[in-house]
Amino acid sequence: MKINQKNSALLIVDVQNDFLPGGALAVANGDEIIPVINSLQQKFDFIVATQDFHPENHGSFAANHPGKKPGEPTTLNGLEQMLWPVHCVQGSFGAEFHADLNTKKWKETVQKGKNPEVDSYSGFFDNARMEDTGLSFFLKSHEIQRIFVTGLALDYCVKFTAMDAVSLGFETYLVRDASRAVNLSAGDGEAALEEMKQAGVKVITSKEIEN
Ligand code: VGL
Ligand code: ZN
Repeated sequence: MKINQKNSALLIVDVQNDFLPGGALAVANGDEIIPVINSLQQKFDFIVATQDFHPENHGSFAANHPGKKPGEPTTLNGLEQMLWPVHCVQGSFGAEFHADLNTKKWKETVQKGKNPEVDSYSGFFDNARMEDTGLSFFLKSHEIQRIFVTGLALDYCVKFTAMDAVSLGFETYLVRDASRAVNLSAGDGEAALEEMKQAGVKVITSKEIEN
């Protein structure tokens, strides 16, 4: 498919050190997507990234719930919450984008997960859908109608971002070779792809995108 540069955006979700091999919440083979995303970036004029950016006291960290371990579910202010290892703490190396990821063409970086009371998987809204990051307004004010979603992790932040994009009326594509799942449970990645397809997300590979 040919990209209409006037109304299409590449969205790069959370390609940060903590989600890559060696990081606090590493996604297996997550580093394999970096060259794929870098070459995709050559095919887009309009590129936006998200950055998971938590304070140390964030309620999604198991360490902030005495007696609980990462991977255990809990509730946080009435919402279901998976507990995670401490990750992407503001100002830490783990929160930085991977050094090999080209950031030069980015129009905007949207930070999320800053409120300790609520997690924020999607680049558009927090998990309670109370706070809007401004990403939708930013894209719409630049006449973006189509979004190509890439990044980490397929079964969490990528899925939530793509689902919100559809619900906001964007024509939404998930570039599957530019994403990897964390797979807390076996098959989570495949289930996420299925859920996205059901919601109207078009699943494609980077090779299908021409410039
Ligand atoms: C993510 C879990 C916790 C992600 C962020 O980027 O997918 N997952 N915070
Ligand atoms: Zn997080």
